[in-house]
Amino acid sequence: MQPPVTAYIGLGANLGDARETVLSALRAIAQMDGVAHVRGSSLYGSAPVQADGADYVNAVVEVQTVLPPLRLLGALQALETDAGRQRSYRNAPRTLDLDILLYGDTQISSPNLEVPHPRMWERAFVLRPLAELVPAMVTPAQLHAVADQAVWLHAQR
Ligand code: PH2
Ligand code: MG
Ligand code: MG
Repeated sequence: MQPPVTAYIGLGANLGDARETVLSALRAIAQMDGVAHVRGSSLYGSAPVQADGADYVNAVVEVQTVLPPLRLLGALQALETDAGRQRSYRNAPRTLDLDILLYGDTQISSPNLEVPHPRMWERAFVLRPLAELVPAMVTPAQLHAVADQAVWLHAQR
């Protein structure tokens, strides 16, 4: 088994009871085999970015994991499926989206997985919760660059 790696996962939902789905995904990630020391951000509300539908509930979670990246991806996709995720068109409203943002400092470019997430630094709904978890990881200039995207603290757990 590989030594534990610190990974960051983005959570998002804008269909159904988004807050409840994100909270239950946070609990499910904390229970996953091969995942430990789970630290979740606050819940954030956000306006859809390059997407349509209702406002999103977003969060970011830090984990220590011994799962290789594609195993972690598979476990996250199983949670998406459990939440009733349908894949109709790109960025369609979704009951649950779980994206691996960072996996240690590993770079992955495979048909199923790109890490670091290629658009994470352009998205306030990722950077704001990430900055809450790890302030040193996001610079004021990076936050400033996405300040036109509406993100707010959502009602919590
Ligand atoms: N996810 C997307 C596209 N746009 N916008 C917000 N506010 N939150 C998201 O999670 C989100 C999005 C693609 O996964
Ligand atoms: Mg996504
Ligand atoms: Mg996704």
